[in-house]
Amino acid sequence: MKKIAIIGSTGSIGRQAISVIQRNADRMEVVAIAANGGGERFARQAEALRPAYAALRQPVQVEAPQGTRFCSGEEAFAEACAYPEADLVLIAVSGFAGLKATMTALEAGKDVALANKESLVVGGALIRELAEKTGAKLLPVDSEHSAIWQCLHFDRGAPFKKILLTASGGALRDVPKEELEFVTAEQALAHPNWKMGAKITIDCATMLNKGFEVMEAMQLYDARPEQIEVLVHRESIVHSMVEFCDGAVLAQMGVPSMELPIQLAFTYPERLDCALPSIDFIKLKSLHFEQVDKERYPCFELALQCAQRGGTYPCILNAAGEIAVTAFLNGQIKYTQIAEIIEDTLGANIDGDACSYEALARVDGAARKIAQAQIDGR
Ligand code: MN3
Repeated sequence: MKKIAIIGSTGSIGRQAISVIQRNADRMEVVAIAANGGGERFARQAEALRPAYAALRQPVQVEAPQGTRFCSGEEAFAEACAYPEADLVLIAVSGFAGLKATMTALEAGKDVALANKESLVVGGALIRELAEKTGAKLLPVDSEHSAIWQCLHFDRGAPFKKILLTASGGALRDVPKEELEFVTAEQALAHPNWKMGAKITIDCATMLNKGFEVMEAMQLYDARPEQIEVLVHRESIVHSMVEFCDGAVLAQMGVPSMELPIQLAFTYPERLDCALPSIDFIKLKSLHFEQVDKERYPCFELALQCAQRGGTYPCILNAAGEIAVTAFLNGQIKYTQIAEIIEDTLGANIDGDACSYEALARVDGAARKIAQAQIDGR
């Protein structure tokens, strides 16, 4: 039995992970769940799964079922991330908040199935150092990075020439550029291929998400930025590809589903039934690949610059992005202002370094303040 702790159980990835575990109940079980805020969904999960431990970060009380120990607060949340009985910890928290959770799990020597890409974007060097020190494994859950991992035969250290990272282009890929200024949150949230949380769906529309994924791939596969090529691939059938030194290219394909990469992080190298339909290639007929349109996706360009510059730039990028996307979702700024807020925040002088969690948290806080001040000033 593989014992799994799910951090961020009420989010989109957390819920799909629970579905994977319930489908494979003879091989894996949930020993701990944790989420930020409580609510009915968390209580229902505790009732259905009966984990040994359940924790909420917010200091709220939840009626826990018999046999489940419930605690709340920062320390209780950290206890779930390092839960002693867990063989594997899934970090499915969204945003900067995931960094601390990932570090806590790795410090405890836990193998981490990583769905929080921000951990690697913001604190890549710290995360890799910690994993190396404790011998804990980092297992990719992001579909593109799982695809690369599969093409490398589950060996993150295997040699390759180039990574071909695919992108759907997001919900606004066909909206004329001059109309982007006027799109609503509802339009930007209507992703053509994937059902995900709100923040990441907007990040897909701006392709900030793909910029994050370039940095995630750099960290996971020790790749230089110039070794990663991003292709817009509308069908989301090829989840990414790897080119090897002899010119051979391996692609991982499948119908779009996060359950496959989640399940694989739990069972690799073994593959189990994932209750997914087969690709119908006859019906599909063709697959398309295009260059990224730089004018349509300024956030992507900003992210690539941050990938090159390193240091605290990715942290500032992420913080400004979180604030700007929240403001867009709340109707405070226009869609096209997301990139402007990020660019202006990157241009501000924010002191600091990326050498510790505390240092990064200070940079994150400062960047959020600057981004928020710009939004309030508009
Ligand atoms: Mn992805």
